[in-house]
Amino acid sequence: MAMAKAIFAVAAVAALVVQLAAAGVDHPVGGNGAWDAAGTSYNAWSAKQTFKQGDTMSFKYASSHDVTEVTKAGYDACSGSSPIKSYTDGATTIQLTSPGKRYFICSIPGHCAAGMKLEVTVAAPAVTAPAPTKSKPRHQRSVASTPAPAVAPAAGPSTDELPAVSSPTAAAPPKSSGAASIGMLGAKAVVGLAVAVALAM
Ligand code: CU1
Repeated sequence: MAMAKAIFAVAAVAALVVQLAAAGVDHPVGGNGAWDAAGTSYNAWSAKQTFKQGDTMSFKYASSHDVTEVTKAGYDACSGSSPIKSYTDGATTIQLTSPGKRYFICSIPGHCAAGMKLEVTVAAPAVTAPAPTKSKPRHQRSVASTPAPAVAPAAGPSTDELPAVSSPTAAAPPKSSGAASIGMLGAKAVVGLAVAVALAM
């Protein structure tokens, strides 16, 4: 049983790694992907989403609807007469390949006006530096960061000064002798993930 659990955990971690390596996140429209005239405020939904370049957006809809990407003018006028692209397959995934605004409507007469309109803002990928702090603290001295903590008195490399109290956990000798430290870090991260997944089950 524990073995099966461990295997499952490793598989889950592998799946997670694959998922992380893949492109972005899918955003089902309205939260559940349903594209219809039932009164969903798609823009209220999209305003709460963070669309990043590389993400996708998915629409599921009956044949009585379509997904039509339009310009801002088409969006504002609820007009699908000059579409950028139109989809009618009932399950459409839009690739958000570049940053900027995208506009989608249903081009069936009356449906856009009934709420089947959606504006999304795609953010550029997060490669920028961390956001600068805008608010300055009142007392702004030249904060040279926090003072370095005093070196612990027992930080010496010598191990022969250790008290002879034998603790079952503290005395574990390092098992990795020759492994590259980066590889060890990666392995530790994966093991940590596996443990976390196993614990979560
Ligand atoms: Cu429609």
